Amino acid sequence: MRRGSGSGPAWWLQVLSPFLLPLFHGALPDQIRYSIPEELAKNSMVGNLAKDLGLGIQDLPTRKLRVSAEKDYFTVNPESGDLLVGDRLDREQVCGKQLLCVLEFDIVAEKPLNIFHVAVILQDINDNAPLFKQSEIDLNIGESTRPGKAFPLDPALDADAGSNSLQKYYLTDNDYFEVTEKETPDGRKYPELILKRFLDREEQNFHQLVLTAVDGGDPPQSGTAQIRIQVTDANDNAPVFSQDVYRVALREDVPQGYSVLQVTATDQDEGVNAEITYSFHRVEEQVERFFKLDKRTGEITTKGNLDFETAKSYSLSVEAKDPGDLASHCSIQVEILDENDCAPEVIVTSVFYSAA
Ligand SMILES: [Ca+2]
Ligand SMILES: [Ca+2]
Ligand SMILES: [Ca+2]
Ligand SMILES: [Ca+2]
Repeated sequence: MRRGSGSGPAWWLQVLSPFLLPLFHGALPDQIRYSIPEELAKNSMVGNLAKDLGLGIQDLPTRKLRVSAEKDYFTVNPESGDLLVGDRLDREQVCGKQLLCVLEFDIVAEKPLNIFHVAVILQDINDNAPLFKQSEIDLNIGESTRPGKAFPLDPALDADAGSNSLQKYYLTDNDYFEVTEKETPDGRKYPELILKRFLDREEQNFHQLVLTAVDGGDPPQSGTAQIRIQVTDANDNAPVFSQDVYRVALREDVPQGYSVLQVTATDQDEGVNAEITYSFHRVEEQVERFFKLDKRTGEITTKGNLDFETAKSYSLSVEAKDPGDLASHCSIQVEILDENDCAPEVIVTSVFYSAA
């Protein structure tokens, strides 16, 4: 069997004029052409050769029409002269992506010996949906990634030809991403995910989208892939104290190492970006003499003996800093109570609450 191609819109007319045949007196007609859709059942009729070759039905037993071809794509019914489909024909298997799929072969007749050339066009039907090799696509995208950044994805494949093949990609409606189709220099098309605006891990650390590939068939067929996007952290948040100002009253006779107060700051980032170090910030020398700050826990303890006569109050400022040097501050007002005072040992009052 040979494959060939046509040369004009009229060439595929189902049957070349049988009226010309008598002029040839048994000489070979050019070619008989038929057109059938792919996937017809076995023994489906392609056309009636006897009629199209101008042979009388009474001559058929003598002429013994048969197909001469490498492959058994077609058979002839010797009684009726019908050309039949030998077996189900899959256009994608026979012709691949080739837009025009033509099967050429010879019909042999005996007494006298004639050879007729026949061509059957196998029309494409939309029997393949676009298919993604991977139904799940996982991406990690940093929240500091600039809008406009493109992420190439594997294309969906559709074995059909022409408009029955893949036409377009669609993405779930969302605020952050869109999909476009790109082409490699050698003509292979693939979808690309484009970031439309900055992601914010602290607001939403995971996005799930559905990528749909649609072909141009009637009706169209489609295939989908899940895109799962994990947003990775950038250090874009400073630590924030639970209070802007802390107030505490202390008896002057509390022992050394007495726990005065614990300040707490939180950082909305993740992992190392949220590791906080506490330190005194621009405090007077005597504050450092009397108070100790644990840089990990934020706990403030007494270091030396307080003396009401020396100072009645202290003002402390504490800084909370992350590894990216993003920092914030709080202040602590410590009032020293005379030991003769009957006030409770420690009074902690929250004055201002931060938004957090
Ligand atoms: Ca097809
Ligand atoms: Ca298709
Ligand atoms: Ca941070
Ligand atoms: Ca962050």
